[in-house]
Amino acid sequence: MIKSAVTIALVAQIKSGPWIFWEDLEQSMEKAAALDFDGIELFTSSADSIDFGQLKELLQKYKLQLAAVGTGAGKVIQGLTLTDPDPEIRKKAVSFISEMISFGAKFGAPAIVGSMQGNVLLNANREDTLTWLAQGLEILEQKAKIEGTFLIYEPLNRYETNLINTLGMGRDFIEKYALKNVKLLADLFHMNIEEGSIDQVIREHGKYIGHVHLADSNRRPMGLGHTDMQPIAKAILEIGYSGFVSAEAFPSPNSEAAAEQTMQTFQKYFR
Ligand code: LER
Ligand code: MN
Repeated sequence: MIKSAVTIALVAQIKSGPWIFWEDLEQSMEKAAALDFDGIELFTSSADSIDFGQLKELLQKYKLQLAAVGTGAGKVIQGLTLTDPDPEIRKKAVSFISEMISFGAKFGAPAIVGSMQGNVLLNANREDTLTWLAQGLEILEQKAKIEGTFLIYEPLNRYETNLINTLGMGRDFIEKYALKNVKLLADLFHMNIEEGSIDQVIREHGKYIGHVHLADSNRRPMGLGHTDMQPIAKAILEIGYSGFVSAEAFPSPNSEAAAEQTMQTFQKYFR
């Protein structure tokens, strides 16, 4: 069965991002639980910024699962990416994500590599950069395997990365480097910019998709833009997807209303 989730960001430096909740952890979880979400997706500053025992207790108290953990803070706060030309920075990026994998795995949740993939920079070439990305992902997918989970890799739109923008490019990359423990994230906002037919692409990449980010064309909660969700939901159901559909959208008009709008959409298409 497809599961619902909302994002909660607890990173002071990135408050204005596409996250449904971004303030207090417990209050956010209480609101998510009141709307009957199955899980939460967490963005934290680092793997040790939340106490394990506290999170465990809160997840139990509100009967929520940890859907996934985001790793973007490694870039935003520390300037790390898996494709920095400086090998020391790449090493730090791998170790940052590695710790996030361990943290998430304690709760059965995979980690997401999104903005930590970086870009081909002016002082590097594309081939080297993609090799560095593959080398980083190889280490991290193994780490995830040891921890009993998988790694999520997220193609981003062209304004955020010049590496891999579509699910097709993501699939080719995974196949080329035999990254068997890496699944793709289908972020409907990025896909709205980069893909031709979103539903067709979802059907074509069914077995590669391990996580879905739910947002409308304008990155507001689904239903508040012009994405046609009906055929997309149909495709997600058709591929037999059983992971999380997690709202990564702006808290627009506010967190509570965005969460409610998301749950209405979720119920309409997936329940
Ligand atoms: C991360 O999941 C993502 O989609 C990025 O666009 C966040 O900035
Ligand atoms: Mn995303």
